[in-house]
Amino acid sequence: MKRSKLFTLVLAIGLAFGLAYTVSATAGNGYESVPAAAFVPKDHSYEYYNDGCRVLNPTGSAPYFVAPVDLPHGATVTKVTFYFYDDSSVGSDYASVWLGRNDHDNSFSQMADVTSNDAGDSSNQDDTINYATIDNSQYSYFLELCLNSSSVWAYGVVVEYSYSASLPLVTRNHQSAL
Ligand SMILES: [Ca+2]
Ligand SMILES: [Ca+2]
Repeated sequence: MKRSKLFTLVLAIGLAFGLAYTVSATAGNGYESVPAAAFVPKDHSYEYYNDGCRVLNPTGSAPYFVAPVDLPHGATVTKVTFYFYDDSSVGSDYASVWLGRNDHDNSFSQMADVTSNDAGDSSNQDDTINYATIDNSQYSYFLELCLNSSSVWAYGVVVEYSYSASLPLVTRNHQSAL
């Protein structure tokens, strides 16, 4: 190989590695998607229907459900979006969900909360987040769902987060094992 071609090859390889490094060092957004299937009733006596696409409360009483949320350590939660069905303007007919941090001392800290509107199949969001930085060395995270009526139901929740350039690639590409 001629010296000029060898130089070009070395330069191309160097640029490729440089580009790869630049891409991997970029900050960005990630998403943790929690389906209806993940929610379980708070008590074994609660009646519920859950086909994976939606969870509902057929009696309208004992309305609480919980689901785990698996977020990458060091990420910052930026938004919680709740997908629901609610077409009733009756005050007690609503669905709501909140994101909680389990403080591992039989207490929790509420990070975000979202309540349904009356728009049928719809979604609402909360982008003002408390305790937004995920610390899996000290805490664990979960959702609590309230289906206060048999005429509303939940489809799922998407938790959006941002990560910094210093967060390891293996962490920021994290996929839930739920
Ligand atoms: Ca409603
Ligand atoms: Ca909020």
